[in-house]
Amino acid sequence: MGYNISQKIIMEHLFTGKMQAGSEISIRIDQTLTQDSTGTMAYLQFEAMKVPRVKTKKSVAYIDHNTLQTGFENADDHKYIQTAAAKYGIYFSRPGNGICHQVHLERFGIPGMTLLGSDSHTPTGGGIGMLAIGAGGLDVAVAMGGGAYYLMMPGVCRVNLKGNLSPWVSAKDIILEVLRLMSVKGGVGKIIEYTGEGVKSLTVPERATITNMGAELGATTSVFPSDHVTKEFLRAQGREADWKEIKPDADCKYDEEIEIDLSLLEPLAAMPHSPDNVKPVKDIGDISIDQVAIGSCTNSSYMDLMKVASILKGKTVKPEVSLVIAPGSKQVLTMLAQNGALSDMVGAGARILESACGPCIGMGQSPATDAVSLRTFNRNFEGRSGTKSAQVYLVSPETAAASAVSGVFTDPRKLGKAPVVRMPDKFLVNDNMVVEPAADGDEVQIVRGPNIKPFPINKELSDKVSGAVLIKVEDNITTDHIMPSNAKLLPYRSNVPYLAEFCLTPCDHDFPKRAKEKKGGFIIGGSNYGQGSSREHAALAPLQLGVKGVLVKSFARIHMANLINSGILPLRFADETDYERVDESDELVIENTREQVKKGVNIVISNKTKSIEIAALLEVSERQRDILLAGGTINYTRNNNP
Ligand code: MIC
Ligand code: SF4
Repeated sequence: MGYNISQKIIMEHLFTGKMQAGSEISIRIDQTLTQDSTGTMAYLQFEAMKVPRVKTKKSVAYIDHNTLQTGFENADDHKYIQTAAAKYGIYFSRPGNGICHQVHLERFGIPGMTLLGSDSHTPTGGGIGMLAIGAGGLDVAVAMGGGAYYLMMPGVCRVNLKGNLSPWVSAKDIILEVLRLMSVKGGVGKIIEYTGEGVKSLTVPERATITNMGAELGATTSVFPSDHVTKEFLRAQGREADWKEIKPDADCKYDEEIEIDLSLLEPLAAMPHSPDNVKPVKDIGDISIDQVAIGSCTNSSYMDLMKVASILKGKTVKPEVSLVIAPGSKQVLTMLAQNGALSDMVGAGARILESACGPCIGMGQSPATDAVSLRTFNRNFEGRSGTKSAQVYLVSPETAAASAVSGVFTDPRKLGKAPVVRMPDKFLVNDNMVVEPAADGDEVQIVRGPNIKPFPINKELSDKVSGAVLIKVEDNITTDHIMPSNAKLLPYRSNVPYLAEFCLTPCDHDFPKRAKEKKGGFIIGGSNYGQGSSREHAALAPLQLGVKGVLVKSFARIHMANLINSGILPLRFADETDYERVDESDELVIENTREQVKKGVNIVISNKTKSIEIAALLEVSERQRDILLAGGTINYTRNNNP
């Protein structure tokens, strides 16, 4: 029997385990990437491992998330990351060089390699046939130190693409359709592999838009074949030598299959407040809009922005609308500047932002109260824009630009003939904003600002875990709820004690105070708890507040791994209806915790307040059991390497 693309790449990198869906495997990691908001923590953890130099083929540290620099804090973080990168053998992508995923695709990604990134949208690399996975900073630190990355072998879901896209319909509409079909938890435990005739018609940036937003399906990653289109893209980037063909064997098998006929798709939008709340644009109605934001790692490529420029050319953005555009990289911005497209945008009234995440992570451009904001981004969770009452819709660049010009939600097909943008023969290549690491790391002094505080480390699991239910939350709680990120909080990503004061406050303003008063306890949640970002702060802040266990209907993948790394018990209700039998303030006790954790999956929790027992499941591997017993990955690693 032959192999699919995912199995081929995993097989080549398999370190331990068998490729059976649902069993733990570990793979060797060729490349890593970090960005500034998860990077400081990743490098602090790497330093704690005392490895003198990274052992990967290439590791890159990007600065792209927090570039507002409203105080000394994050400029200090940038300095810390830059000096740590120089010392430990990591390439440093300076602020201004662009969004990590866009730049990595352009300049560093290599088909067939594995990439582990401390950002949930790392799967963007799947657009050129990489196995690119998002993880917590600690997992990335371990990979930089030469350690394997452990994960449950995912099932592989084939998405068979048929036909060609109609004019004005684009890659964003394809992934929105997949989200409509599968939902924000439909990809958990799966790799989404795109195949079929329709693949050939999609450019690399289009493929990357699709794999990027596979993160919103909860998927482990998404991947496209590496074919002649990939080869052309890499050639145009001056990197043809990095190309190799990767395609599924004709007789390979998949665990699941979906078919999408591209010719039947139409412009789609994800309605507030979830990426899977998808509707055709034509059915949304002529609602007035207040803001349009174009950019983010999903839709900020040269091809995307050329389409936007041609829609804007010679027009003026409606006075009621604020249009902001953040090109994905210095390469994109420079090319737009050189060919005049930038002046078409500026001429139409677009406000050009630097090449960075910007409004996507709430760094500026928060909409007005109750405003309608159309964004080409990947997440529209409530409040993520910085304005709780804002109504954020996720759309394609075409829909965004058409709507900015008309002032109302507009199906771009109304504009007549669609712009034709061709893939450039040659991208403008100038890597002068990438700093090579120092030849001799010993000579580099790491600079640490006062905002860099020690991160919390758990204690060995005790034999009786008890405490009150500190909060009970519903389904689909995101990491933006657990550890919000915005212009006020992002500068404190290396200061967990400070951040903890805001933990879960979007759900309950008093959570941190209560958690401290009760000296920790439990969190109760619904399904898909912890969806969204890879930020390990969503585990570290609860740890700082004394959270010992999280009991939910189901977890999102990266968050569950981060809880284990922090030594917090990730428990699932054996019977989901038991969710109704636990309330805030109930006193919970897990007797003989160590024994129960050692024994296996079943954990009995007594709800002392209600005098009942709740059956919970601890669905982790043997290795993860040992990590939990040790009180997290740092203790586990120390115990095993005395
Ligand atoms: C995001 O899109 O939420 C982020 C900010 O890129 C995060 C990383 C972070 O929280 O720093 C992600 O997606 O992993
Ligand atoms: Fe940056 Fe937004 Fe992409 Fe996250 S989703 S990496 S914040 S652009």
